[in-house]
Amino acid sequence: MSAEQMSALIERRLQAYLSDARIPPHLAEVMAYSVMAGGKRLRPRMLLAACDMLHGDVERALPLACAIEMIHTYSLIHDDLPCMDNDDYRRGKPTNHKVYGEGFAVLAGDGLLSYAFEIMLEAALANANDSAYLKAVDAVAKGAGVHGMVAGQACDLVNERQPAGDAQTLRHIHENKTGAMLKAAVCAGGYAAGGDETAIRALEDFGTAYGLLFQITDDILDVEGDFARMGKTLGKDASADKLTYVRLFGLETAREKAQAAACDARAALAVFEDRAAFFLALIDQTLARKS
Ligand code: GRG
Repeated sequence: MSAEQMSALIERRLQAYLSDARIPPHLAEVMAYSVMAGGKRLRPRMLLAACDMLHGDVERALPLACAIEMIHTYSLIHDDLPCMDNDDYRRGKPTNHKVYGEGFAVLAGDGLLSYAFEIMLEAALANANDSAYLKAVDAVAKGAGVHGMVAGQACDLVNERQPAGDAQTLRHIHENKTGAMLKAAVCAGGYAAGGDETAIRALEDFGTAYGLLFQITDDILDVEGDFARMGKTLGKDASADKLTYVRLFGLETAREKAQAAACDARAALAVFEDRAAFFLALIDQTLARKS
């Protein structure tokens, strides 16, 4: 399946989930505001591409892909709240709480997180004879929660405004806050396709290296990017004294580290031979990313 076809599937299904008439109308509007605000859909595209790479059924993996985008969007809504990063813009639009107020922004995040699990478990029940599908749900749960993104965000908060910072802590924050969901995306896609142990291990290694690459480029763009392309206020890392690759190593070394992570990510894909084209292109796009 082409990358365009996968993107179209994701958009249509997300729209359908958020149009569920059983969701209270105002809550559905607040949730849809952020989900449909035009993100890159990186995680769901990676999930479907991993499934496709392993000859899996992309349509069957679609609930997992939409769920991971909902979880990612909830994390952005909550991260933007005044009690966290206090951001005014996200995905090129005013942040959720700026439009709907903090109470509804919290609820929209809560709604997206719990709806994501409802969607994944409904699909898992429909595939009840396939334990690999449950492993896919488990991969998403671990990537999102106290063993992944939430743990990384907690460590990030603890280390804010700390004058000292070390490379080990920085890597731990990045691997969890950003990397865990990217790794979960490819692993869930691999499980949904019934991938064997070798394939899953390769996807884990790829996810870890790609997560690092993505976050280092994010750190660089926070210094060098422009608002129109990124759709969010930049320079926030420096003003919050956040521990980042640029703060710890400087721009040049951060760029070298991004290249090194790209090499590791390419190496992890070797087992997939010519079926890894989507991910090889993604690595190059990420090294050159402006948004
Ligand atoms: C609130 C539990 C909780 C977690 C927040 C995701 C996150 C953790 C914080 C967002 C802040 C941030 C800049 C994180 C690092 C990189 C990142 C995840 C950027 C946003 O992802 P993109 O670029 O966004 O894929 P789009 O909008 O394209 O989906």
